[in-house]
Amino acid sequence: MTSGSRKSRRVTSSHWGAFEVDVEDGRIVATRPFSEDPDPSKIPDILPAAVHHKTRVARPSIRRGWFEKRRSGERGSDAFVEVPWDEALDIAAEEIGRIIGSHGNEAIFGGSYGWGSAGRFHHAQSQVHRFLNCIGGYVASVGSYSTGCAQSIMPHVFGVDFLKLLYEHQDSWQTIHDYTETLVMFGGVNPKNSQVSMGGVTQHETAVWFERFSRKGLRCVNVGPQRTDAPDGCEWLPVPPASDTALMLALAFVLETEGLTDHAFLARYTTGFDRFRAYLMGESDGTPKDPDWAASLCGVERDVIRELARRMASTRTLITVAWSLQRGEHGEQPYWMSAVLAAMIGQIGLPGGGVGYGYGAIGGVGKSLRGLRGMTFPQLENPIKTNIPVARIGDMLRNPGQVYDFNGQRNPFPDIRLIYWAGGNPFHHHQDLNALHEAWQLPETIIVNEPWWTATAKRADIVFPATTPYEREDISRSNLDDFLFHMPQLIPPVGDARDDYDIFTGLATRLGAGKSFTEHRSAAEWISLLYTEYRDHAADAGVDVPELDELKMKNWVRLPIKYDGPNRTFFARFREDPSAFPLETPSGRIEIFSETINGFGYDDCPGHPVWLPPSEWPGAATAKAPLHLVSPQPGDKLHSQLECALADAEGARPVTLVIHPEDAGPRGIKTGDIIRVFNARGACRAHARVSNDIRAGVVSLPTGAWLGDPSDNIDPHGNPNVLTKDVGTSRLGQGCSAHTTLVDVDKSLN
Ligand SMILES: Nc1nc2c(c(=O)[nH]1)N[C@H]1C(S)=C(S)[C@@H](COP(=O)(O)OP(=O)(O)OC[C@H]3O[C@@H](n4cnc5c(=O)[nH]c(N)nc54)[C@H](O)[C@@H]3O)O[C@H]1N2
Ligand SMILES: Nc1nc2c(c(=O)[nH]1)N[C@H]1C(S)=C(S)[C@@H](COP(=O)(O)OP(=O)(O)OC[C@H]3O[C@@H](n4cnc5c(=O)[nH]c(N)nc54)[C@H](O)[C@@H]3O)O[C@H]1N2
Ligand SMILES: [Mo]
Repeated sequence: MTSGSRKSRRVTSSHWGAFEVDVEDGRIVATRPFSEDPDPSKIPDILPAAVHHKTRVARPSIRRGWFEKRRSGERGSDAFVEVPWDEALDIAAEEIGRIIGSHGNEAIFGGSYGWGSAGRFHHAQSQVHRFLNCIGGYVASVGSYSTGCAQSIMPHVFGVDFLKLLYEHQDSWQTIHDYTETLVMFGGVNPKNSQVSMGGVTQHETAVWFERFSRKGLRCVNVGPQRTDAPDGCEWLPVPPASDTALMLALAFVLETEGLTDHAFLARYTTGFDRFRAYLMGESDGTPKDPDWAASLCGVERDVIRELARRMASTRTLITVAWSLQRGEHGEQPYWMSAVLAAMIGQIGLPGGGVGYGYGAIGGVGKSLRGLRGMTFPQLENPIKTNIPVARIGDMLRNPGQVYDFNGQRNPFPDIRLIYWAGGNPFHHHQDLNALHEAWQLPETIIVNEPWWTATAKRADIVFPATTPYEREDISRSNLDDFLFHMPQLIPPVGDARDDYDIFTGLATRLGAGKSFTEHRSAAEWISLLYTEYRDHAADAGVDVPELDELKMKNWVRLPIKYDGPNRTFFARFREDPSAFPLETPSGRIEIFSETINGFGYDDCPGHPVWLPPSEWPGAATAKAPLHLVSPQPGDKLHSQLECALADAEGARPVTLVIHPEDAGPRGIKTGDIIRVFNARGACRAHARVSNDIRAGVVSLPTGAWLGDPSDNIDPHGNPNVLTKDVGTSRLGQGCSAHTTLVDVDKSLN
């Protein structure tokens, strides 16, 4: 630590972990790894440049056409006028009041999906939702882009909230290390993604565990389109995207025909195997799901499928499924089918066996910690009960009043006149962004709180400049982490930025709801209150947490909340005594056939898992769109955050697309070339990297490049969401289908 007021070094935390920050004269000048992190992320390296970047929103800004004439239809191409804070808040409050007066609160969309920043009080979604609840409510969104489809399907199968299953009832890395002999990873387990976890992951462990697995001789098989989705040393079964269900069915077929199915397990713990079996054997549809059938879809030879099935039945096997598999049309199927396959193997509830979801998706999955309650800024009750599945925003804007299906319900889309967004970037996260851009022109008013001029801020009518976590005080704490941080304010607000809390206080006060929003507390008073409540809950749970003043002094502490037992899943209890500890499904058992889902009558998600080809995948490739595009998370940052600093580096943009030599060769594409990636929905530029680490017929372009301006008919930086398809996974899940995308690439730009 350097002394004096002009230089300091403190620790802070973020979604990508903790790091030290050097400040000089009110500017962040450098970051360094946190002492306790065995495998620190490099993401903080770009923070100093990003925080002080020229793309920060300096002052409240109002779009000229809206300011002068309340014109919509020009979002994204219009200029902005800077307006003093008081005037901008007056205008925004008046407009919100006008919309409520004319159309009611049901005309406000405040879903405001997005990761924002770590920090418990200044959590942007809590801030915006509380504000909107104080003024009569808003149309919300449910589920996530991450796991929306799984959140719909898995409760039908296992009778448990999917996030609870993930975070509280899956085997820890230690248990996998100690018990598992075969790890079959659909979609891999990706150390690049484990850098990140909601609210922070302090010790990055995934790569370290895989080194241990390899020393122990644990057989790890990565099933998916990219070798790089799993650490070095794993075997690779290169299957095309969306073909996993076919492979799982064939594995099930081998188990059943070779007498390897654990029928005792199925009889005691599951329901509906007979109905599924008729489909598996081809009795109900004339197509046996045998290895030859699957080989034609997933490209894995029948003998390899047989050997893997035998191995899975004869060793302690954990099947893991990446979240990416349910981010595509019919994403419900591989999730459900993986549960059925694990049930047939009969190891669910045994340590290191069965099935687990999202290992490697975020760094917190696989950590074995006791959760501690608290430290959430209360959002209060939303008087408006209308909501939409989060990824259906484009449909909602385009089709007010249209009735849509969602997990057994049928509801009309609301008629949205005003959108308020804080802490998310829909022009990063949504699919088919050219179509979203059109739909985004329809509401009367769009208000965004943002630190940076993102594509979403540029497409708003009113932009309020928000602080970043380094410009305000907060507490960082995640139930998936055993560290606790005081996040000191490191630098003064950049430009005229204000905290979301201050922005909403200003608006709420003008709308007559100041007292209910603030309860007369300053930010510091809220932090103290939330922290005290959290500390009290922790004490009730027998965990000693320091007083706030002590934490401020220490900057961070490690909490004594690690489990060391071998197995903490509710499946273990269920396995011991299924009648005393039934699952919360209608049958009390694992549902291989679901009467509930069958009763919905959805042809895109029938009563048991089935193979349903998506509309776009290698099996449906056309001459115009011959290649399947996967658009994974970027390894060098979190989504679109801090992109401005990365994009400044010479030659860094457009983003790099990975392509197989068999696809690159005939098109004359070499590593380093600038290429065009295109389909009927849009086009972007990309750098090419020719590699054998991807399956032929598949190309991979990570998300996160900032979308260009509407006048760019080819996105200059390489944003894959100008290409992706905006359609629900099915009427059941209505999740995002980003991975359902065919494209072509060429060198026409040269
Ligand atoms: N093609 C494709 N698309 C995808 C995916 C995919 O796999 N493929 N993945 C999807 C998934 S899983 C996700 S989770 C989404 C992620 O999508 P988002 O979560 O929307 O992406 P972020 O870039 O994290 O957006 C957060 C925004 O909040 C801003 N912000 C940060 N801190 C604050 C703050 O304190 N206050 C305010 N007001 N703003 C703040 C940041 O500057 C940033 O613009 O993307 C989805 N999109
Ligand atoms: N560094 C970094 N880490 C992150 C994030 C980030 O932005 N940056 N974002 C975080 C968030 S919000 C989330 S939700 C998680 C997402 O975690 P995941 O969903 O696990 O990650 P993705 O990177 O979207 O996809 C992983 C891989 O799945 C493969 N894949 C795609 N479709 C299929 C398929 O149909 N079958 C098979 N077998 N494989 C397929 C692709 O090759 C892809 O590289 O990552 C988190 N971690
Ligand atoms: Mo996500």
